[in-house]
Amino acid sequence: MQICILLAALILGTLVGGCHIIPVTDSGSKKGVGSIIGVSQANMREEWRMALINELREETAKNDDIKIITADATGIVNKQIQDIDNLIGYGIDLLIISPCNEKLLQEKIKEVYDSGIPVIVMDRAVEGFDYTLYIGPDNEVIGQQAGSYVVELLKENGGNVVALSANPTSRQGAERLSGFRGIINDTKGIDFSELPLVVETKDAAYDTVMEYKGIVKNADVIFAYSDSMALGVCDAVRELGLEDKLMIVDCDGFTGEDEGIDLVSEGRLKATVSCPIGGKEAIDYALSILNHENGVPKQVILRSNVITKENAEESLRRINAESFDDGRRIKVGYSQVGQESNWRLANTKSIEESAEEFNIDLHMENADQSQEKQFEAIRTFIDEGVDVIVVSPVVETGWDEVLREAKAAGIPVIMSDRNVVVENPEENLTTTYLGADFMEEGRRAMRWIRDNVKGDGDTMKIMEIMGNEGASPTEERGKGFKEILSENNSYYIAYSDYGDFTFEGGREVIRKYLLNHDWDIDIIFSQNDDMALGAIKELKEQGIKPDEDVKIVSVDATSEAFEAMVRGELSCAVECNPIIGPQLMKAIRDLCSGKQMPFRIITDEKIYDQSIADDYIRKRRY
Ligand code: GYE
Repeated sequence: MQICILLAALILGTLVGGCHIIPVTDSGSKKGVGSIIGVSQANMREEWRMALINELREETAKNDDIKIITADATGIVNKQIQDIDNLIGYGIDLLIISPCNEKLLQEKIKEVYDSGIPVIVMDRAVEGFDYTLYIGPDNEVIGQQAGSYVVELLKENGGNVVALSANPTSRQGAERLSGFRGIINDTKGIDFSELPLVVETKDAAYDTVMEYKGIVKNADVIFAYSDSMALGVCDAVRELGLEDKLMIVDCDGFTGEDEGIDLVSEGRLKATVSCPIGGKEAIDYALSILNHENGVPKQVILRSNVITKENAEESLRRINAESFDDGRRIKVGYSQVGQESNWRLANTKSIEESAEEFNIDLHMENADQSQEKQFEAIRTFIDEGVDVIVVSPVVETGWDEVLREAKAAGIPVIMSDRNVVVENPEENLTTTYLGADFMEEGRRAMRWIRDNVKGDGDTMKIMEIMGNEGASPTEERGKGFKEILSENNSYYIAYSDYGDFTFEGGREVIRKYLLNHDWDIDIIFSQNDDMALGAIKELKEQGIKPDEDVKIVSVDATSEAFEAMVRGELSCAVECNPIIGPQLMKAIRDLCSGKQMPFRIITDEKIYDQSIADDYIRKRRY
C-alpha cells in the first residue's frame, strides 16, 4: 500500500514542483518500520539547510525500510502549508518540518499533530507543545561560545575584534551574532566593530573584507557566523597578506573540504564552533516514535563544541564514529536529592523501574536534601568505577570540584531533573541535562493567571511560595513567572517565601503571613503541589476559602493536585513530568554507545485547570 502511494508521490512530485523522492539504498543497518517520512524544508538555499537535507538522506539510506519525501518551501509560508498538505496526501507516517516562519506555521503544525501524524520540528521552536519533538541548536549559546573563545585568545591584553555582519538576514545568524556581541561587549580592553554584509555568502564576505581592508588591517580577530562566510574571509585575508597576523573564528564546523573543521586543521581558521546539524538525531528519534518506543523527549537541544587545531582530529573521529551498543549491563550511580514531595517519590520509582527495563545496574543514594551527602555519594560512585554518574542536585552551585574529580576518573556525569551552574562551561564537566524547562513552567503559570484571573480593576496581589533556596526549579520557575508578570501591570508579587517543596513548608508560609497580616492575597503561585496542598490545608483551617477567596496555581500536577482541582480548591496545575526514567536510560545507553550527547533533553509537559481536571484524573498514575 505504502509503496503504491510512494509511486504516486514519485509521479506527483514532479507535478507539484519542489517535492523529490529520495531513493533508498540497501545498506540498511537498523530495523525500520516500513514508513514514509515527509520532510518540509523552509528553503534549500541556505547552506546548513542543504546540509540538513543531505544528512537526512544519508541517515535514511542506512535504514532499509523507511523512505523520505522532501519538499522545498522556497522561504514562502503559503508554499510550506501547501507542501505539508501534499506530503499528507502522499500518506506520510511522520512529518519533519523546519519552518520558514515558526509563528505563522504553528497552526498548521498543530493541525497535523492533532490529526495523529507525529511531527518533529527542527531548528526553530514553535510555541506551546502541539508537536511531538523539537530538535535544534541554541544559536545564542553558539555565538557566546565563540565570544568566550575570542576573549580567552586575547587574554588580558585585549585587542581589536571585527564581526561580519551588522544586519544578518537569517535568524540563526542574528542569534549567533547577538550571543557573540554580548560576550565581547562585556569585556574590557576589546574594541569591537561590525562590518556590513549584503548577503550571507562566501563572495559577499570576501567583498566586505576587501572593501573595509583599512579596518581589517588593524584587527586581531575576525568573526564570521558561518562556514561559507569564513571561507570568503580566509581568501580575502590571504590576498591581503594578513594570514600570519589575523585570527579568524567562525561557527558551523561542517565536515568536508573547505568547511569549518577542514579550515581549522589547515590553520586557516583559529577555531570553529560546531554543532550537529540534527539530521542523524531526527531520523533516530523518528524511528523511536514510529516504533512507539519509550523515552522520546519533547525537546532536544543539540550540543555545540569549540574546535581548534588541537582537538580537530579527535572531533572528526567522534562525528564520524558509528554508535555501537554492545548490550552489556551498564553500571550507573544515581544521587537522588531526597524524598521531599510526591513528585520526587514518583520520580524515584520511574528511575528504578526503567533501570530494570533497560537492563541497567543502578546504585541509587538518597541525599535527604544535603549537598554534602551528594558529594559523598558521587565520590563513592567514582570509587566503585561506575560507567555513568547521574545527579539530581539539591542546589545549583558548588559542584565544580566534585565534578572535576569525576571527569578526572573518566566518568561522564548526567544532570537529571535539576541542573547545575558551573564556573566555566567550557570545562564540559557535565554531559547533558535531562529534565523539564522550568522557565517555561513559570511562564505557563503566569500566562494562565493573566488569561483566567481578572480583577475588578485593582492591582492584584500575588503570594509566591518558593521551593528550596538555590535549587534550579526555584530559580527558574521564579524567573519565568516574573518574565510574563513584568509584561502586565494588573498584578504584583506582594509576598515571597520559601516552603522547601514540602507540604509542611507550604503550610508554614501561610501561618507566618497571617501572623502579621490580614488575608489580602488574590493569587498564590506555589512552585510545587505539596506546598500548595499544605497552604490549602492551612487556609481552610483559618477560614479562608481556596479558589473562592484566593486562586491557587501550582507546579507538578500530581494526582493529589488533580484531586484538589476536582474538589474545587486548587485552581490550576502546570505539569512537571517526574516520569523521566525511560528518557534517562535511553540517554545513558546512547552515551555508552558513543553518541554525542545534546546539551539539554527536555520532557513533555502540559497545563491543567479545573475545567479539564475530571477528564485526566483517572489517567494519572502518580
Ligand atoms: O517540582 C518538586 C520537587 O526538581 C522538578 O522538586 C523537581 C522539583 C519538583 O520536590 O515537587
